[in-house]
Amino acid sequence: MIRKFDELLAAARSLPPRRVAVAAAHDDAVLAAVRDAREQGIAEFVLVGDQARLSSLAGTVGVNLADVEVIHEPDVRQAARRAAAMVGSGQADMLMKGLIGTGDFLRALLDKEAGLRTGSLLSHVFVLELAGWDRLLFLTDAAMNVSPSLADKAVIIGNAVALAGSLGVDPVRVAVLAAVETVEDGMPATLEAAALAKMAERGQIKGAIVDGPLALDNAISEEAARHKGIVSPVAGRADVLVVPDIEAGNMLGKSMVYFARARIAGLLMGAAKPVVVTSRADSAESKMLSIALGVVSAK
Ligand code: COD
Repeated sequence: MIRKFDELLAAARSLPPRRVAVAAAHDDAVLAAVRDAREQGIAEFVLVGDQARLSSLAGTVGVNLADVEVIHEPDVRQAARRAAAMVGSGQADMLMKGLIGTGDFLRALLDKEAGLRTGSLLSHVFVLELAGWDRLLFLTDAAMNVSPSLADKAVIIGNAVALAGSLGVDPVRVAVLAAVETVEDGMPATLEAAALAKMAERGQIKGAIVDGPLALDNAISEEAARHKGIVSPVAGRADVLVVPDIEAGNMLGKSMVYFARARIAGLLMGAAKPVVVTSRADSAESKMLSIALGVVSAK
């Protein structure tokens, strides 16, 4: 089981490098991630973006693009469409977002022409490494599905469980988060969380132990769970945190990074090929770790 990002990188290094198509690659953090991923031997790249900006940034970042395929496409939406089509048609193994808005990038890959849709819901999973924590935490969906339905959440859980499973987490313990751990008529997130837990019990969600509603404290702290008298195989030991909507997830993820200095990686699940969606402000390290996540999860 992979418990730390250094172990994830080691696992990625042991696999053959993947070819990553980057949409709107003309960005310094993207190019630094390209440099580092190539140095680690985990990926090769095709960069779709503004060639002049790529060349000038390459000098600043210190990456040699002489033997990297570059496709000149200054229009970022067009660049996303071209990169997505390369991955959909098998010319590349993985798609990565560069300097383009998340919505525009996601719309390009959702385009049926791109060949990346599978008929299943796509959802995003953040993976977090926190100081003093003995394992990686998976957070979903904090970046793609804005206000998922109950049925969507069942798929979102399945996607996150698949990712955790590919890193060797077994069993995968899933906490469906709400503000409280009791089912409350006036709090819709608690009703859905309870329904998802029952769906898992009945085999409608497979491969994981799912419980909810759980508040964040009793999902991740055994002491908090004990204090509240919660008896559950998930409480205090969650691997996957499922949030009610994108706002809750985004704030939780970003607070871990900015307040708690978590290291973060992210991957879109449910597409035909791995898709790296990091935010434009994410560090080069985070982008490189996300590539490693894509490499290991697709093995
Ligand atoms: N999985 C599979 N298919 C999907 C999904 C999904 N998650 N979402 C939409 N589709 C399909 C729909 O069935 C439809 O066929 C087509 O794609 C378009 O769907 P719409 O009409 O809902 O498309 P949009 O453009 O209104 O919204 C899709 C986005 C993914 C762009 C939207 O959900 C979005 O903006 N998400 C949040 C992105 C964001 O800003 N994240 C912040 C990250 S830091």
